[in-house]
Amino acid sequence: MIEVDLKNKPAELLKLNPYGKVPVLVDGDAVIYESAIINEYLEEKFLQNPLMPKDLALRSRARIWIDFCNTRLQAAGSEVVHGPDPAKAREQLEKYLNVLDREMAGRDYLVGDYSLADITFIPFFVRQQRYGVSLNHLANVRSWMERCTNRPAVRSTL
Ligand SMILES: N[C@@H](CCC(=O)N[C@@H](CS)C(=O)NCC(=O)O)C(=O)O
Repeated sequence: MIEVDLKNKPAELLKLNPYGKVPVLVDGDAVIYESAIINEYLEEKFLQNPLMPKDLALRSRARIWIDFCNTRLQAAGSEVVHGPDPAKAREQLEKYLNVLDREMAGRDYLVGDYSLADITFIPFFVRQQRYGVSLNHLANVRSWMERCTNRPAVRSTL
Protein backbone atom coordinates (compact mmCIF):
# COMPACT_ATOMS: atom_id res chain seq x y z
CA MET A 1 0.00 0.00 0.00
CA ILE A 2 1.29 3.45 -0.92
CA GLU A 3 0.02 6.46 1.01
CA VAL A 4 0.13 9.82 -0.73
CA ASP A 5 0.18 13.38 0.57
CA LEU A 6 -2.95 14.86 -1.04
CA LYS A 7 -1.61 18.39 -0.53
CA ASN A 8 1.45 17.44 -2.51
CA LYS A 9 0.27 14.85 -4.98
CA PRO A 10 2.92 12.76 -6.69
CA ALA A 11 2.85 12.77 -10.53
CA GLU A 12 2.35 9.01 -10.33
CA LEU A 13 -1.12 9.51 -8.81
CA LEU A 14 -2.30 11.61 -11.77
CA LYS A 15 -0.89 9.04 -14.15
CA LEU A 16 -2.92 6.32 -12.46
CA ASN A 17 -6.07 8.34 -11.81
CA PRO A 18 -6.82 11.36 -14.01
CA TYR A 19 -9.11 12.66 -11.22
CA GLY A 20 -6.05 12.85 -8.93
CA LYS A 21 -7.95 11.19 -6.11
CA VAL A 22 -7.44 8.24 -3.81
CA PRO A 23 -8.07 5.38 -3.50
CA VAL A 24 -6.52 3.73 -6.55
CA LEU A 25 -6.13 -0.04 -6.80
CA VAL A 26 -3.32 -1.44 -8.93
CA ASP A 27 -3.69 -5.17 -9.49
CA GLY A 28 -1.16 -6.41 -12.02
CA ASP A 29 -1.95 -4.46 -15.19
CA ALA A 30 -5.35 -3.35 -13.94
CA VAL A 31 -5.64 0.21 -12.58
CA ILE A 32 -8.97 0.92 -10.91
CA TYR A 33 -10.23 4.07 -9.25
CA GLU A 34 -13.56 5.23 -7.75
CA SER A 35 -14.12 3.33 -4.50
CA ALA A 36 -17.49 1.85 -5.56
CA ILE A 37 -15.84 0.38 -8.66
CA ILE A 38 -12.85 -0.88 -6.66
CA ASN A 39 -15.31 -2.62 -4.32
CA GLU A 40 -17.10 -4.26 -7.26
CA TYR A 41 -13.80 -5.36 -8.76
CA LEU A 42 -12.69 -7.01 -5.51
CA GLU A 43 -16.08 -8.63 -5.03
CA GLU A 44 -16.00 -10.07 -8.53
CA LYS A 45 -12.37 -11.14 -8.23
CA PHE A 46 -12.79 -13.04 -4.95
CA LEU A 47 -15.83 -15.12 -5.83
CA GLN A 48 -15.24 -17.34 -2.80
CA ASN A 49 -16.32 -14.40 -0.59
CA PRO A 50 -19.55 -13.14 -2.16
CA LEU A 51 -20.52 -9.70 -0.90
CA MET A 52 -23.53 -9.12 -3.12
CA PRO A 53 -26.91 -10.86 -2.89
CA LYS A 54 -27.54 -13.59 -5.47
CA ASP A 55 -31.10 -12.49 -6.20
CA LEU A 56 -31.33 -9.95 -9.05
CA ALA A 57 -33.85 -7.69 -7.32
CA LEU A 58 -31.81 -7.69 -4.09
CA ARG A 59 -28.67 -6.85 -6.07
CA SER A 60 -30.47 -3.77 -7.32
CA ARG A 61 -31.50 -2.89 -3.74
CA ALA A 62 -27.86 -3.14 -2.68
CA ARG A 63 -26.85 -0.85 -5.57
CA ILE A 64 -29.56 1.65 -4.65
CA TRP A 65 -28.06 1.95 -1.14
CA ILE A 66 -24.53 2.15 -2.51
CA ASP A 67 -25.69 5.03 -4.70
CA PHE A 68 -27.53 6.63 -1.76
CA CYS A 69 -24.35 6.54 0.28
CA ASN A 70 -22.11 7.96 -2.43
CA THR A 71 -24.35 10.52 -4.10
CA ARG A 72 -26.37 11.68 -1.08
CA LEU A 73 -24.93 10.87 2.34
CA GLN A 74 -21.23 11.26 1.49
CA ALA A 75 -21.96 14.20 -0.79
CA ALA A 76 -23.79 16.01 2.04
CA GLY A 77 -20.94 15.13 4.42
CA SER A 78 -18.45 16.61 2.00
CA GLU A 79 -20.58 19.79 1.75
CA VAL A 80 -20.57 20.03 5.58
CA VAL A 81 -16.78 20.00 5.61
CA HIS A 82 -15.94 21.87 2.38
CA GLY A 83 -19.15 23.56 1.16
CA PRO A 84 -20.29 27.18 1.42
CA ASP A 85 -23.27 26.45 3.72
CA PRO A 86 -22.34 23.81 6.30
CA ALA A 87 -25.52 24.34 8.39
CA LYS A 88 -27.77 23.61 5.42
CA ALA A 89 -25.67 20.60 4.44
CA ARG A 90 -25.86 19.29 8.03
CA GLU A 91 -29.67 19.51 7.89
CA GLN A 92 -29.66 17.50 4.67
CA LEU A 93 -27.29 14.98 6.22
CA GLU A 94 -29.63 14.57 9.19
CA LYS A 95 -32.52 13.87 6.82
CA TYR A 96 -30.50 11.14 5.11
CA LEU A 97 -29.55 9.62 8.45
CA ASN A 98 -33.23 9.55 9.44
CA VAL A 99 -34.03 7.71 6.20
CA LEU A 100 -31.38 5.16 7.10
CA ASP A 101 -32.67 4.79 10.64
CA ARG A 102 -36.15 3.97 9.33
CA GLU A 103 -34.70 1.51 6.81
CA MET A 104 -32.65 -0.29 9.48
CA ALA A 105 -35.62 -0.88 11.81
CA GLY A 106 -35.74 -4.65 12.45
CA ARG A 107 -32.75 -5.36 10.18
CA ASP A 108 -29.20 -6.46 10.89
CA TYR A 109 -27.85 -5.36 7.52
CA LEU A 110 -29.22 -3.24 4.68
CA VAL A 111 -30.05 -6.02 2.23
CA GLY A 112 -30.15 -9.50 3.77
CA ASP A 113 -26.62 -10.55 4.68
CA TYR A 114 -23.67 -8.22 5.13
CA SER A 115 -22.92 -6.87 1.66
CA LEU A 116 -21.17 -4.15 -0.32
CA ALA A 117 -24.15 -1.95 0.58
CA ASP A 118 -23.15 -1.98 4.28
CA ILE A 119 -19.44 -1.78 3.48
CA THR A 120 -19.97 1.43 1.50
CA PHE A 121 -21.20 3.20 4.64
CA ILE A 122 -18.27 2.18 6.87
CA PRO A 123 -15.97 5.10 5.92
CA PHE A 124 -18.79 7.49 6.82
CA PHE A 125 -19.31 5.78 10.19
CA VAL A 126 -15.63 5.85 10.96
CA ARG A 127 -15.42 9.58 10.22
CA GLN A 128 -18.86 10.61 11.45
CA GLN A 129 -17.41 12.89 14.15
CA ARG A 130 -16.07 15.30 11.56
CA TYR A 131 -19.60 16.02 10.26
CA GLY A 132 -20.90 17.30 13.60
CA VAL A 133 -24.15 15.31 13.51
CA SER A 134 -25.40 13.33 16.46
CA LEU A 135 -26.44 9.71 16.05
CA ASN A 136 -27.73 9.49 19.63
CA HIS A 137 -31.40 9.41 18.67
CA LEU A 138 -30.81 7.01 15.77
CA ALA A 139 -30.74 3.69 17.62
CA ASN A 140 -31.09 1.56 14.48
CA VAL A 141 -28.26 3.32 12.68
CA ARG A 142 -26.09 3.12 15.80
CA SER A 143 -26.51 -0.61 16.28
CA TRP A 144 -25.98 -1.26 12.56
CA MET A 145 -22.82 0.88 12.64
CA GLU A 146 -21.50 -1.08 15.64
CA ARG A 147 -22.38 -4.38 13.98
CA CYS A 148 -20.40 -3.34 10.89
CA THR A 149 -17.40 -1.79 12.62
CA ASN A 150 -17.08 -4.71 15.09
CA ARG A 151 -16.60 -7.23 12.31
CA PRO A 152 -13.05 -8.59 12.58
CA ALA A 153 -12.12 -7.68 8.99
CA VAL A 154 -13.27 -4.09 9.58
CA ARG A 155 -11.69 -3.80 13.03
CA SER A 156 -8.35 -4.86 11.63
CA THR A 157 -8.39 -1.73 9.42
CA LEU A 158 -9.33 0.80 12.11
N1 LIG B 1 -15.76 9.31 -5.71
C1 LIG B 1 -14.40 9.07 -5.25
C2 LIG B 1 -14.03 10.13 -4.24
C3 LIG B 1 -12.59 10.01 -3.81
C4 LIG B 1 -12.15 11.20 -3.00
O1 LIG B 1 -12.79 12.25 -2.96
N2 LIG B 1 -10.99 11.03 -2.35
C5 LIG B 1 -10.43 12.10 -1.56
C6 LIG B 1 -9.83 11.56 -0.28
S1 LIG B 1 -11.01 10.71 0.69
C7 LIG B 1 -9.29 12.75 -2.36
O2 LIG B 1 -8.53 12.05 -3.00
N3 LIG B 1 -9.21 14.06 -2.27
C8 LIG B 1 -8.15 14.79 -2.90
C9 LIG B 1 -8.64 15.73 -3.93
O3 LIG B 1 -9.85 15.76 -4.24
O4 LIG B 1 -7.81 16.49 -4.46
C10 LIG B 1 -14.28 7.68 -4.66
O5 LIG B 1 -15.26 7.19 -4.07
O6 LIG B 1 -13.23 7.06 -4.80
